[in-house]
Amino acid sequence: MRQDWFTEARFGMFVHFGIYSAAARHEWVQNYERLTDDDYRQYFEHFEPDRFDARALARRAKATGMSYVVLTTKHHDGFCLFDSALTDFTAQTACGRDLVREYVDALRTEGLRVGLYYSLIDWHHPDFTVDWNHPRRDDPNAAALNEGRDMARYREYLHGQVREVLTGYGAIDYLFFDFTYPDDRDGWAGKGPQDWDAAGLLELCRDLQPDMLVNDRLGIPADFVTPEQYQPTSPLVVDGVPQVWEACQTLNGSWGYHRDNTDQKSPTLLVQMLADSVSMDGNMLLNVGPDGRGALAPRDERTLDEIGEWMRLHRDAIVGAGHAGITPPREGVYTRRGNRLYLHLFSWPLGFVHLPELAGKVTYARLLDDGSWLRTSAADPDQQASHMTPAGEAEGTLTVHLPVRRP
Ligand code: FUL
Repeated sequence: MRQDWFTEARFGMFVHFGIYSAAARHEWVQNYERLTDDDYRQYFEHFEPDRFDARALARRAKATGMSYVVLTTKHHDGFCLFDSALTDFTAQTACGRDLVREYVDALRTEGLRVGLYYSLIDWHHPDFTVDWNHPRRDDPNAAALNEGRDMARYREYLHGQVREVLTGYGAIDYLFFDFTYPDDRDGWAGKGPQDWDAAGLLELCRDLQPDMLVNDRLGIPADFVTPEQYQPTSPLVVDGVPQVWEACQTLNGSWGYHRDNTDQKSPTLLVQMLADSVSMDGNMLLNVGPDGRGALAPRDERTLDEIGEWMRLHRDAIVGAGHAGITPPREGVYTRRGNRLYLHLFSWPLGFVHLPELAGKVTYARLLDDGSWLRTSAADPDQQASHMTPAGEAEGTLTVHLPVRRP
């Protein structure tokens, strides 16, 4: 299957970078603050990503236990990190660099899978119509702004750019389109698959990069679905068909660099979210937003370092692992890889943990942290009389005796 490498990988890095990184207050800043193109242009004029080092980013992804990376080649503001013959609103014009080329080369050198993000939305393009999701929707002349705008022309641009991205950079493993919003709101239209000619775009992808995975945000089914900022609580099945899924998650609520947002998720929480995703047969795509110079914030580096430490010890419980099909104890989740079952404890019960359904099924138990053997016992009447195991556990329950503290 096209998705085999992806479901094996389980853990990837998302990178949101663009001129909004210099504004440093969310990648939607142009929309949130209703900035005009002129207001926003200063970030383009002064874009100097002198610390954007694709090789260092690729190495860091690897050290964090990730085996693919996904970079924003164009976000909703329309600014392109790749060199395009169709617009000069590019990094090439702003700073003389094709950042997508640097990125793709670095990933290949480090042996990582190459993922790209491309926004279907384009607030900069003169033919992209104003809708409820557009920064200019509150403009007193908003309706008039749509005069002369022509989505058919925008579609040509969109398809042309996707063709550029998929022909100019060798084999691409993964493409994340973003996003479709077909419902109308506040008297404004939304945009649906027909606005992008989603079927035509998907065909173009299949034609140019037959092995590449495409996400679901064209608004039509493709290779994987993309829950955002949450993990499904069971494996996803639609009409009886199991779905390949990937939850994308921020470090702190903003995808683009946000200088003043200090609501950092802890490494422990992020590791739990990763294990939780894998336990439900999903991937996690963890985002970083490099700053205006292209570097990762020290706080993000520290978080990734800690996750990387954890991954070095627990990689086997994540990479190539998936849903176990066994009810976990209330303290955590299971992942499974072949005939190995991994229990991820989110809290550390003092002394022991009771595992329903597992009595008689486990031949050996150990702590993955240090490989140390763990004593197990079935909840039989003799055991229940002992002070080590409380009485009343259901038949079939296996008790695993734990050290009082993690090593
Ligand atoms: C969303 C976008 O609007 C966000 O800015 C971000 O790129 C996220 C991954 O997808 O739909």
